Amino acid sequence: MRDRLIIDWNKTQQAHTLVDQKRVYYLSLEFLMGRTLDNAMLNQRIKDVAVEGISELGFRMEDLIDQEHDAALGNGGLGRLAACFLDSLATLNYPAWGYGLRYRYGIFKQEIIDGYQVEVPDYWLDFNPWEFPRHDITVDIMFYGYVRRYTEEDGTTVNVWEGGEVVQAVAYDVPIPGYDTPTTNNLRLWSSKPSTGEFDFQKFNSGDYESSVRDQQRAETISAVLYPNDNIDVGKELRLKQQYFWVAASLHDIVRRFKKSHRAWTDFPLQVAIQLNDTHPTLAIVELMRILVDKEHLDWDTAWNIVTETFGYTNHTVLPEALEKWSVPLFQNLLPRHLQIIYDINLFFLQSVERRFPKDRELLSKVSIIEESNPQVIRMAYLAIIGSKKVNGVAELHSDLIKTTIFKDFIKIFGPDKFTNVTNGVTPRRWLHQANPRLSALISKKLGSDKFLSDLNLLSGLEKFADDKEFQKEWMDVKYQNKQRLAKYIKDTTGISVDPNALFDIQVKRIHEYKRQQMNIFGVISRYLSLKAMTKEERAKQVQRVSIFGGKAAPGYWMAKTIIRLITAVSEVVNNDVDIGDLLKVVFIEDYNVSKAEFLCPASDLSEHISTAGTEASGTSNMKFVLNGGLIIGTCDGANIEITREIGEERIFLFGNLAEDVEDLRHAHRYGKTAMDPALKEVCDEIEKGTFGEPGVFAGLIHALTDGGDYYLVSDDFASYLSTHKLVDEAFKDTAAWAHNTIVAVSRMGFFTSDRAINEYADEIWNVDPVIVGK
Ligand code: CR1
Repeated sequence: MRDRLIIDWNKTQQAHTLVDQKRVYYLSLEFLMGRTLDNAMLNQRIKDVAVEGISELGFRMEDLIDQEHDAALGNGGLGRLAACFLDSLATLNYPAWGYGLRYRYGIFKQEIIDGYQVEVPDYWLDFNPWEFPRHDITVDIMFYGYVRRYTEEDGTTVNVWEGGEVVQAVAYDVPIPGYDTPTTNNLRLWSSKPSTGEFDFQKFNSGDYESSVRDQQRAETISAVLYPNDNIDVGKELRLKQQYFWVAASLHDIVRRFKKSHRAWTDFPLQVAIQLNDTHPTLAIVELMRILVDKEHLDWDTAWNIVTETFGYTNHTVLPEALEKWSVPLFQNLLPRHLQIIYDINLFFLQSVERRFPKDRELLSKVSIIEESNPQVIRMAYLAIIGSKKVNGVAELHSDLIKTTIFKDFIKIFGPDKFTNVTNGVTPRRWLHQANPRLSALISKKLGSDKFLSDLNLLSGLEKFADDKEFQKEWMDVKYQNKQRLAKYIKDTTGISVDPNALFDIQVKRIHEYKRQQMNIFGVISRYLSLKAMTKEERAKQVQRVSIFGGKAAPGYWMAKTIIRLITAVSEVVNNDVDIGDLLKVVFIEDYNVSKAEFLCPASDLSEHISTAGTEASGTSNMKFVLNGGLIIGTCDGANIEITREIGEERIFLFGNLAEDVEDLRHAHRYGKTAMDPALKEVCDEIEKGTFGEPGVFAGLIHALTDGGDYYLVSDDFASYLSTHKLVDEAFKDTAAWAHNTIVAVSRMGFFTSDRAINEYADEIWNVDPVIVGK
């Protein structure tokens, strides 16, 4: 497979060089690729042949596929989105490159020991046939040092950044095959090493062995490890080093490629579109200014026009704790010349604002890139907005929210047209065809072709079969088999027996208070208490549930870790309660990752997307679960809203307060005007009684609801959450209606393919065209 990929990769690169048209560069600190083998076989459409060949040799393809380690260079939705986008870019034949970091350690592996999360390093490079080291492609990257400024004879001022520490970036290329096309794009990941070779021989020879080794280690540290935080900014110097290292190497590469065509610099934006995946690569704006002004000696205004025509910025969150800010003193020390450039960008920007809004000093301080705190900080999102042509959010509600909340002052300055929306999507190749071969085959059979895999709107052809009894049976049969497969996995890995006839209720995603896994587990406790209070006769009428959780907590996020502990504690009690039996089971799946998502998504009846309204920018697993024939329970948040619009509100279990009410509700909590929901109070009392073990362990969770001000509004949404779960139970009893609804829902999911999202970026933001690569 590797050889096949590389042949197509070569053809593609040659074709792209030959046509020499605009390329798009997707800069992302995270690419959550998962496994490659199965995807490569499917995209190249040779899996059937391969399965046959492998079985003739006496092996099973599933076993072979299972040998592969996930490439887990990301935390959650943001990194997986980048991976889906690469798949669509190649499938749609866009000349595109991904640029990222080759972390030696991806996201940690999660083990659950005595009910607690324990982090284990993820060393994934011991066997990785999918990368190609390019020792011929290296870039020297400088840090620290100072700026020497002098005036030339003709009076121009020149800034030279020098005297710093130099590290070398080495390229590693990963081929990205499109589906049913020879186009195979490149994902280039940079790895760091000392620039002077293995050792500083001077030091080594002079006997200073330790310090020469230390230098080497310091260089290698840069690309050593992925920061394991999802939606949280930590502000550590090493992270800033990673960002600059990766951005500078990537830009050097992009500029080198552009220069080969000998075009004028003003053509740069006609040849290059660079998309910033969140603010992590914002330094690219500053670095391109430095290249154009300091190295290529363009005047400031010409350079700034080029820059602001080149970049696009995607915002992925409104959570204040996730908005990147860098301390000025830290930044100044590491990147002195870049700080000067940022000051100049800010000065010219504020001057232009001042001209248009004279005497509005408040506006100036509100939109300044520099926040006047102690110490001063650089607001990276503001820099990204000012330096980009377009700014987009990732779902309609989110794109509206950024315009009315965190970035509202910029609408005043730039007008509304700079801000746009591109709703996220997922690739149906991995998230339907690969993850759910049974469903994919059934759909192909019914539609008479597998064209829906590259034109997802064709799923609409299924709708007319939604009431066909025979089809419903086949449909539910696929779901049952997928649930059986999951049940077996649960039995094998946790020892817990679950009945595949039960309603499988799944919430898998990073553990975060805003995503409200705590509300889910409180709901499970409430269900448990109700079941306990019932007579045998009443119990016999209840729908069986399996509540499945999975997800990693950031190692330093104590609340998230406590939520995991509560889930495992509840599962120990509930699963062993003979009164309850199969009526309720609680499972925590260890080490949730892309490969596990691939067999969890097809096995859900219901999945949970229950963030506090206005906090989840989009969500993408909501799309995957519906596409695989499950229904969802969710809040009016992120892409849930657009999913509702597409599939119809009778097919989604929406509940809870709206984003527009959140501020008032929080205010009411702060001023002590809300009593806790009575059902939630019962749950808290039960925890405090010690039913789930030492209550002190969970005190933080309870405190957050009470004195903590219930920032995520668990109490406000709890009653409607529970009553909506009752509706789910009722709906699940009517199998024919359930089958009908899931078929109709799938038939209307065409909009959520990442192919649609990528075409929108290409048309509205990048202005790039596909290139057909010959067979
Ligand atoms: C959002 O939380 C969204 C992904 C991809 C995440 C999630 O709702 O689906 O981005 N944001 O757009 C994020 O990681 C740093 O911000």
